[in-house]
Amino acid sequence: MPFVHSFPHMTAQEAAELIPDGAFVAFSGFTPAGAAKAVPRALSARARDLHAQGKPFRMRVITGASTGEDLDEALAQAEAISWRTPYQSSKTLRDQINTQRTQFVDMHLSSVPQTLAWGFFGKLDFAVVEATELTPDGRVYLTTSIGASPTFLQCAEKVIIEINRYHSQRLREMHDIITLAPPPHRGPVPLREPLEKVGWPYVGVDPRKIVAVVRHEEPDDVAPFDPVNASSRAIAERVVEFLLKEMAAKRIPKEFLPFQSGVGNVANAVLYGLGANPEIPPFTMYTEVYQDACVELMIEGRLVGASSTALTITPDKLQQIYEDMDFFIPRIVLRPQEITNHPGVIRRMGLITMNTALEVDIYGHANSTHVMGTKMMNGIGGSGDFTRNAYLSIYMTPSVQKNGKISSIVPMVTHVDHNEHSLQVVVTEQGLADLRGLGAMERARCIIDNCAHPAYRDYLHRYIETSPLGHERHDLSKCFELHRNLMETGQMLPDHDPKLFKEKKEPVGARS
Ligand code: 0RQ
Repeated sequence: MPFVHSFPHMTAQEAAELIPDGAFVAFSGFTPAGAAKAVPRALSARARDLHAQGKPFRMRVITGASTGEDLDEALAQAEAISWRTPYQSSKTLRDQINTQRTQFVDMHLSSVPQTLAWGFFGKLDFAVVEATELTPDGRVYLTTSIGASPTFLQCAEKVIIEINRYHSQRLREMHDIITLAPPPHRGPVPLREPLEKVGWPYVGVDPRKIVAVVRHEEPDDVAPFDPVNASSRAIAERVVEFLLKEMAAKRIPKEFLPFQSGVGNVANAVLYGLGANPEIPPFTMYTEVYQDACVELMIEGRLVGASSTALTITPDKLQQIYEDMDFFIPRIVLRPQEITNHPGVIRRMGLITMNTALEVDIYGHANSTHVMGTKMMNGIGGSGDFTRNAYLSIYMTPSVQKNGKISSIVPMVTHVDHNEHSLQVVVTEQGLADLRGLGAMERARCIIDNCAHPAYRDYLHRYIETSPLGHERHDLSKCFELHRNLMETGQMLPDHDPKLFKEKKEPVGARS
């Protein structure tokens, strides 16, 4: 007879009152997909009330990755987050991080579960996890993301479950959940291809830890993509052209290799580009985020299977999946982020990874996180897990930002997330630099000639030619001259001509 337990059902407000000031709280969610909603919203209201009475209320917050508006944005607006890891994309929270009001630990997403489980962040007081169902013996069936929720449920002293009736109960048929034993007892992750399943459709939790169950019904707060612009479309075309050449040269096998794709508009445009080109064979993905473009590509038979940790799709597209679960379930697997982003699995599967940078330097170091080396944008997310372990690592960025006042190709990046030892290919709308096998100065010329905007090429060539000799030529008195100009005058080049940088918008979902 299994152990059964009756759970305390309560409102989100009542559940929020269980969480005291100073608590360390984990929330489910990897992007807005599967993010806890009702309890964080109630916590924001509670924080405001307490602050109005002159009482403190701030939490240390951990999630799988970014979240929805009800979580990071609402809690940050209520000044309720003192410490945050591992990734965020909220405007208000970003401001608080960049003004030292919130401490932020920016880390590789694959390492989050073990760092928490081994106690490096301290004792986890609460886990607030969205589920489709909780059984009396403690089986938690998660929703549209797995993220780090299995570890949160294992580690938390107390658990609050949000049952969200909006989601399909059949999501569990996509789930494949395992957690890793600590070394020296950790075995290999036995996955060889994206759709293989080796785990369970639920997470087991000690029912005695469950202090509240809250019921609600609402969709994930996933925003639609911006219209595809000319720059994203050109980047997509260059990536597709390059992959076809690689296939012709037999450096990519004829059955192709699985893709990982970062999130965002450029990544979405590239996925459409891959899908639209009939010379690219039907492909699979092993990635963190299954996004809008994947739904159409799957229906068209271009994307034949995808492993992810989150279904980050807009409500319309999610409904499309829920209405045809018999079609989608055999084609999608959702896993914990420590498996999705596992370095060993990524290397074994031979992934083609495509991520985005804020700036890339002439030797191939990439900055994905810190604007001007100081202001946090979102975090490294999973980009480092994938880039370092890829079969083919591709970095994409528009060559310029802010109507050309900023070049994304610079002499030296102001912060390094991914280094020259891991980046193999850099792409902008101007062209593609294949850095494999090139020496340092060959890399610099290849990046400048192919990726920099023509308006910046002379400056960058002059920079390397006038810098002291070395394996990598740098002039430490000048390597940040473009950034200094930007800070002092609002543009990187003194003779900036805006007419050179006009770009026209194209309709949403435009295909290359
Ligand atoms: O400013 O918002 O004022 O317009 O930065 O720039 O080009 O729209 O960037 O949305 O494609 O994101 C790297 C942040 C790119 C993202 C990054 C300004 C620019 C604009 C945003 P505005 P874009 P995107 C899987 C993989 C790390 C995590 C990751 C990211 C704003 O891709 O967070 O890859 N990556 N995870 O004008 C000054 C520069 C700039 C600049 C851009 N060089 N200097 N400002 N901007 N470049 C997903 C997960 O891990 C969950």
